Amino acid sequence: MAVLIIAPGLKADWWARELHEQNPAFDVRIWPDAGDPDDIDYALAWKPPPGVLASFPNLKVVFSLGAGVDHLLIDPDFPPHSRISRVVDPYLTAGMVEYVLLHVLRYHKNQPALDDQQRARVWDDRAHELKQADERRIGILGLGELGQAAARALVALEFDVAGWSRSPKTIADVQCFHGSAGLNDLLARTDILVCLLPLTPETENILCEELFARLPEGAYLINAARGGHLVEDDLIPALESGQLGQATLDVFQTEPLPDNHPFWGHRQITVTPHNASITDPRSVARQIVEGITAVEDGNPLPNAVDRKLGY
Ligand code: NDP
Ligand code: OXD
Repeated sequence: MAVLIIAPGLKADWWARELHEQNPAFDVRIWPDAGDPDDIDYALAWKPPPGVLASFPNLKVVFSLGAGVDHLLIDPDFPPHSRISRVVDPYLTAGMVEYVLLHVLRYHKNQPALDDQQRARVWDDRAHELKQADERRIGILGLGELGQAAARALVALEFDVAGWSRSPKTIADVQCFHGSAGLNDLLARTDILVCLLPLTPETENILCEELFARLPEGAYLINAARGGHLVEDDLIPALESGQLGQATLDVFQTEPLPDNHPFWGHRQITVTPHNASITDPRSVARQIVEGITAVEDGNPLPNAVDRKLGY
């Protein structure tokens, strides 16, 4: 039984060391030095080049090195017999909650305008609306591991929180909407929209001109999910017309964001380099070893992905 790490651009050596520390008996290999393809039972993968996973005929499980699995399912040759497990980790969740809180609070406290004032050496404490947290309506797209944790943290700060998911949910102090009818109701009551959806054919391009028009004028957008959720050409017109007030983007159609991309220099856009939250090998390698052990013992695969749903 061998475990292959296929993560070009990530610190594959670090993952190998962590796996080895958890279970020194594992035969861990780093792609492209896979050895005999028949040996490979498990893969740890992040953005593997399309077609590569198909070359391992005995691959039982692919462990995504992130919460999202769109980077795997985009591969038309993804082996049909392999299951997928994804990262669900308290540190990854905490990192995302911190990111959401940081940027929600930044908008709630009107910080972008204060930054402009500082650059212009203006001292003006009157130009800002007084809004309490319970008057600020936050809408979260996606009420999974990350969306629910963010919702709870925002509720703890007294924000007026609602969320949207595919299936109905009940979450204390969070107004829950679901399905396409529910989306309209969520958007109509949202001052700050946070996207924490998985990227699937149903959610691709969801953040578009038509959706922005359903938000109250001047709403803020925080997209920490995937670049494929946003129709990038629709964003600047929405900001410049005032339909959106500001946007914080951690993820982009093309990453790294190209040098000449208009988002870089736009004063209503905050760009972060897809680091809202980062998988920590020290914590996740242990879970992957436990997952492999579970499968080898005939137990259910933890954090299994439903390939039909795409998340
Ligand atoms: P989960 O799978 O736990 O949650 C997904 C949520 O989205 C669920 O509530 C699900 O609904 C909802 N959803 C899915 N499809 C639809 C749909 N068509 N309509 C309405 N709701 C839908 O995912 P996580 O919370 O763990 O992660 C979310 C995403 O965040 C990841 O897929 C990844 O892309 C991104 N991410 C980004 C990071 C970054 O650094 N920028 C870091 C980590 C993750 P239901 O509950 O009904 O199934
Ligand atoms: C993830 C990510 O999916 O970091 O975990 O984007």
